Amino acid sequence: MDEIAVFKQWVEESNNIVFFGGAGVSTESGIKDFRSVDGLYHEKYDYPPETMLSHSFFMENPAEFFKFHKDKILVEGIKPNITHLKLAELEQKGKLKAIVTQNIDGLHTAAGSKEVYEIHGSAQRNYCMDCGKQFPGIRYVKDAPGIPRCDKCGGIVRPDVVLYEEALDQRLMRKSIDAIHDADMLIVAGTSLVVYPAAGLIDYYRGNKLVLINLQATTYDARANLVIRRKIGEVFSQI
Ligand code: CNA
Repeated sequence: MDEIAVFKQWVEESNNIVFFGGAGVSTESGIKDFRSVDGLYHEKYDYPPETMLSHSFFMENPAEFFKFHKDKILVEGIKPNITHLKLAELEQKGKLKAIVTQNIDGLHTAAGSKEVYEIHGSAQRNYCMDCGKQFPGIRYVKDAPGIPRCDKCGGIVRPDVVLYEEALDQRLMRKSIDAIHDADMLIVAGTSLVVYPAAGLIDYYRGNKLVLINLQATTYDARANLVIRRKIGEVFSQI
């Protein structure tokens, strides 16, 4: 049986699937990832993206941070792709229990998925750092000239995302660990698995249907029961 046939069979057999994804899930929606050859880490900026996405850089150079964030993450007109849609369908059918995502683009929720753990936060939520006023959606930040300011108190409005040097939400991590621990099938896709502690979540899986779908090799390939080195959309369009 070829790898896609095995994947399809495992999806059919399983009733407690968990999906753990990264930036590669959204490249087919038009948002660049970080580490692909045409990813953001290969573009030229005044500062490396790792630096620009850190808490200290954000505090010292908010203007540069927002330039990068608005241009590269808040992409106009993006829509869920076939993978987001198929995952929502699997949840509706009662087969998929949770999506754990490192993405901050909100596309799983836009596709209709309900149990979505956005462990790195979401650019769809924004709040004033001074008074806490919330600004849902991307428009307020995207349309602000330069640094977005609160219309109530003038404080900086920042996305509710986890920057490097910032702590993850431990409640969400707990839920993610529980879901992965209890899963009968774990699909890991579109992530280079180099960002911790997120990548370490895979260690909680106990089953024998660990599928890794990624264009590039990862350090977890040897531990997977099935490695599919194809585009995620190509795989999900067949289920
Ligand atoms: P990454 O390190 O950029 O890795 C992405 C991986 O996906 C690479 O190994 C690619 O080979 C692979 N890939 C890309 N496109 C496809 C595809 N169509 N089919 C199969 N494989 C593909 O990204 P990670 O998610 O591992 O890194 C974690 C960071 C990236 C998280 O903190 C995210 O918040 C952050 N990020 C998020 C977004 C987003 O929200 N869409 C975009 C860019 C970066």
